[in-house]
Formats: sequence, structure tokens, C-alpha cells
Amino acid sequence: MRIIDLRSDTVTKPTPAMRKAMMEAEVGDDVFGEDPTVNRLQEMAADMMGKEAALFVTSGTQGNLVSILAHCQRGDEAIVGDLSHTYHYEQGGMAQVGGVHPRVLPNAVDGTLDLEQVEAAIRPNNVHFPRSRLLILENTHNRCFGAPLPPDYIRQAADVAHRHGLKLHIDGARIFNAAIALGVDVKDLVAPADSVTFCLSKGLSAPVGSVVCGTKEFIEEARRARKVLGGGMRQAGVIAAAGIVALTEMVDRLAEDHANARRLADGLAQIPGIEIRTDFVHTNIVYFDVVNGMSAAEVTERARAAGVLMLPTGPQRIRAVTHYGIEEGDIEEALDVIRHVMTSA
Ligand code: TLP
Repeated sequence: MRIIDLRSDTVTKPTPAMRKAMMEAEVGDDVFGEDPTVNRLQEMAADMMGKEAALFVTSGTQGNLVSILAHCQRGDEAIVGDLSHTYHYEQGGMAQVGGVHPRVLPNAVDGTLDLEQVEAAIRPNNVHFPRSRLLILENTHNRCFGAPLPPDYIRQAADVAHRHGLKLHIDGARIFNAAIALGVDVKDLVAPADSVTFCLSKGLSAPVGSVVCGTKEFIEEARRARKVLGGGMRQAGVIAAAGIVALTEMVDRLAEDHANARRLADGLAQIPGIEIRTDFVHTNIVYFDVVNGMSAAEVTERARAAGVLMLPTGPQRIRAVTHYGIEEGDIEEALDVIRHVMTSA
């Protein structure tokens, strides 16, 4: 049985060009800064993001954590959204590892934070309070329907942060999806930010890795933080090589994933027992609710038995993500399976 795996874009496998590049990669010891392939990937990433420097890290989670550790001291505070990956899905790493206190504000449905609330949450200098040091935004916003945050909003958020001496970090795990969906250069999306993490291992289909970008000084701090977290990877050129192919060949095709997500959302809207806000779908992430008395877990279990994998993210809510390897025909097939599951309860 052919499996249509819509659980995440993290399930993407390396392309033939990536496997070839990995096999042929020139390598060296990256802890000495001597892996030419890692260095090339980092230069490329910094250039694409319009930042001075970049650092190859093991994962998006590590990228966010090293960024937080580089910006903050123990006892500092970071302002985050309640639905953000850094707050919701990273084991509270900022507190657990960094002693950084999260100040949690509600995410709006479009992934933004209300900037008046952000400004009000910034602490005055007072011995009772932690020091507000960092604002974190997520683009696209995973739990907010994959929403892309536009450049104007990011600029305004950065202005608020900078006015009060805070830095802005963007968890841009899917920043290229945001750029493609908004039709802007990725540089314009991250220009106001002091640091950005983006993932090679999601829609860009590389097997492993993320990149953190920022000033030279910030990247030096991030490199120290990566080392203490066990992220100094030696001959990492073997995996960085796939990252170079990802940045060269896999960015523009993300538009296909967005078109397939749109197809999926429009199809789901026609299925009885499903509620979906198709107007929220702008990138490759689709959420829908099951309202026919079945649970999300039941629906995903039955769909799995028929070869379609999706992720239940709440009692009634299911996430489906489109990516490289999922074609238009797969969407039609997945819709048939979901329709059958929903109507044969
Ligand atoms: N997200 C994964 C799961 O952890 C939920 C997924 O399947 O979507 N930032 C954002 C916005 C993310 O969505 C993710 C991964 C990360 C960071 C962490 O990346 P990794 O998995 O490489 O640590």
C-alpha cells in the first residue's frame, strides 16, 4: 500500500541530488571551523538572509535554544506567544536549560502578538522583576494555521522591541514558505530581526539541520551555546551538502506545496462532518476539525489504516501538511480516504 504521509513536512526524504552531494562532500573538522562544506552553507545562508554570519545547527529546536542563550542571561525574560513552537513544543528549553523566564502572550489566529500587549509586558527596571531581553516571533506560524507574518508587522514588532532595548528573534523554521506565500524576498522578512533560525529539514527536504543567522558577534555566542549543548558536529559537511542543495533547488517549489494545501483544504470543506477555515490556509499547513461525533484520534487511526497519515493536534483537530513527494494525485487520493472515513462512521 502506498503511504501518503501528511503528518509533517519533516518526513521529507533527501532528493537524489542531495544524496549525490552528500556522497561527494568535502569535509573537515567543523569544531575547528575547517569543514569547507559547512562554511559554504553558512555563507550562503547568511547571504540569503542578509545577515553577517550564520551557524549550522542540528535542529530547529537547537537553533531557537542557542539563539535564546546567546541573547539572554539566566534570570532574563523572553516574550513568546502561547501557541509558539518555542513555548509549546520545546520542553520549555529556555527555562530548563537557560534559566530564561518565558512571558507568555496570546497568539492571534494569524500568528501575531498584539503589539500593545507586547509593549505593556516589557518590564520596567525594578529589583522585583526579571529583565525583558527578547521578543520571539514565529514565521510561518505552525499552530496558527501556518500563517505567514508580513514584513510590515515584523518591522513594527522590531520597533517596539528595539525601543525598549530588547532583541527580536524569529523562529523561521518555515520562513521560505512565508516569503513565497507573501511574494517577498526572504531578506525583507528578516531584516528587522536580530536573529533568525530556519530549517533545512522541513519543506526544503534536507535530511537534517537548521541554520541560525545574525551578527558576527551574536553567532560567536551562538557557537559557544551550540558547543555546550553537544552540537559541535565535526565532519558535518556530509549533511551540510544536502542543505546547500536545499537552498539552491528546493525553495521555489514550495509554491507547489501551497497549491496542494489549498486543494486539500477546498476538498476537505466539501466533506460532511468536517469544519475548516479555508481562508486561513496560505502555506503548506492545513488544520481541520472533526464535528460528526468522532474524535480526531479515531479519524486519523482509520485514515492510517487506509494509508493516509495525519496528526491529531487536539480532541477534534487534525493537522495535514503538504510537502515534496506529495503530488496533486495524492491529495485527491487522501481526500477520497478521508471522505470514506468520515461518511462510514
Ligand atoms: N515542528 C514539528 C513538530 O515539532 C511540531 C512539526 O512537525 O511541525 N519551529 C517550528 C515553527 C516548528 O514547526 C518546528 C518543528 C521547530 C521549530 C523545531 O524543529 P526541529 O524539529 O528541527 O527541532
